[in-house]
Amino acid sequence: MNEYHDFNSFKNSTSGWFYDQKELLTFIKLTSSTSIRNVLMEGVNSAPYEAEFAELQNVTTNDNHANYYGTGFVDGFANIGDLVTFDVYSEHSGQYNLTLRYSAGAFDAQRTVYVNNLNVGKILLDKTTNWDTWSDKTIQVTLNKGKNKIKIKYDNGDYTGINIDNISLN
Ligand SMILES: [Ca+2]
Ligand SMILES: [Ca+2]
Repeated sequence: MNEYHDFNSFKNSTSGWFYDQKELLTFIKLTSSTSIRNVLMEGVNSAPYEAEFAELQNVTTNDNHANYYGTGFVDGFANIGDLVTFDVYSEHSGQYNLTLRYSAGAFDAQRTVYVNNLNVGKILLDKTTNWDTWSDKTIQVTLNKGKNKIKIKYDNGDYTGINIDNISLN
């Protein structure tokens, strides 16, 4: 079954599926039939983890800028010790692309990424046009099968404020 990445292509298709990142819903379309069909959905774990539902330390949530997914974003992420922790689920152990959707409306920024409490490196976040504009930055991470903890932290040496919309793993 085809995955569609925009709603109009999905609407014009005869069958397929579409994940609506705003509504957090998966739409499935099948050709009409009088017999019963079973649909097994695999790969929908690539849907994003919204930062506003993550574990938050010294940061807040907000919705006062446009173009976010879910119900808002993490705000007040601008000082040493500020931390966002995501519990993510991986079907397999191995390498994944971790994509951070962020806004850095004022300056270039940097954060440190931890996977299962192991420091896996710095992530450089180029300045976005303004606070209503979002960019994706991807790094490779190794996940265990099952539950993993991903932390995005303002560590020593990191700099400037960002907002985080979500992360995704593919
Ligand atoms: Ca803060
Ligand atoms: Ca969000």
